[in-house]
Amino acid sequence: MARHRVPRIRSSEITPQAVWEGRREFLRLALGATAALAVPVAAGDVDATLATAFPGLVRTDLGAGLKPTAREVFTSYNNFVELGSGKEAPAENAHLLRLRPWAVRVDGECEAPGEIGIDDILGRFPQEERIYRFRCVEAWSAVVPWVGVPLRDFLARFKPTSKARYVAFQSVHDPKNLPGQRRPVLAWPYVEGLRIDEATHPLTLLATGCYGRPLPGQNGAPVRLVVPWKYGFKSAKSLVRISFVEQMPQTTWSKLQPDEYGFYANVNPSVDHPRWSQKRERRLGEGLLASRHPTAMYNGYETEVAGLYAGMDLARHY
Ligand SMILES: Nc1nc2c(c(=O)[nH]1)N[C@H]1C(S)=C(S)[C@@H](COP(=O)(O)O)O[C@H]1N2
Ligand SMILES: [Mo]
Repeated sequence: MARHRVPRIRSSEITPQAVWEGRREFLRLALGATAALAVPVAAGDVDATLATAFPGLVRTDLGAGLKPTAREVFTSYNNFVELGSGKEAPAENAHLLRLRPWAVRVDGECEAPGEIGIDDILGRFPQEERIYRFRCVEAWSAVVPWVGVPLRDFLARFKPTSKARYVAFQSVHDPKNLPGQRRPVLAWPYVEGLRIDEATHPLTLLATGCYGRPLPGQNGAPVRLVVPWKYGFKSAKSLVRISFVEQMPQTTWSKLQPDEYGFYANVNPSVDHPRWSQKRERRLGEGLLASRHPTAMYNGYETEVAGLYAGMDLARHY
């Protein structure tokens, strides 16, 4: 395991090369050549990277009171089956994701379908930082400072029609390079979906980064969905296609186990998973022996999103 830790945090993977070279040059001048060789990626680098990886980053006070999970923890314990099963495989195999060129195709019930390159997503939409709680259906959780674009601002550019009642999301499909996709663990590619009012809710984020840096591969680079009031599996990673559709789209996990993973997957402590309770959660970074935290309705976003589900039987539409 220790063998994998060193390459995993190679600075060249998380900082544009030119920036890193510039900083190393600065450190060399400031500290002297011998000292600089031993300088690891310092904590203070996060701020330096913030200014450079996302120029013009809009800081919001969303989640300002939350204490983020340590970056090293959130980026080394992942679910990303395309990169392998188990929590450590995604970080170990992240280099197998080919991040450029990368484009997202937007199609279906809209007036202006098209394809947009990742660099245009980064360059043409103001990127915001927002701190959200993140809750996996497996009953672990984290607090993450994401960077991204409100999905509704992104979707508006493609002019959805009144027939667009749902939005379907598709992740990368590249079995030649992604080891998990060479086995039928899941039906590939990974697909997810939201109702149009969920997709255009102001909290729904098209994330391009976390912790002030571009998303690491294991967390869904270069662009993923983040729906903070739903179980983590709704937040599809490494998106290549977004489609406006009229009918409720199929989703990977509900195809596999419809009675365990529904379409809505709203975080709800009073609806247990058939095989475990959802009342409490383990916060990543606190250790296996730490006491579990109570899980909040809609993951703590009840005020913002409860209206989306008014009148629905939440035990049936799980
Ligand atoms: N394409 C794809 N997206 C995915 C997954 C996956 O395996 N493949 N796993 C999901 C699950 S179960 C969770 S909990 C989150 C994990 O995101 P994280 O690794 O950034 O914490 O990603 C979700 N998105
Ligand atoms: Mo999950």
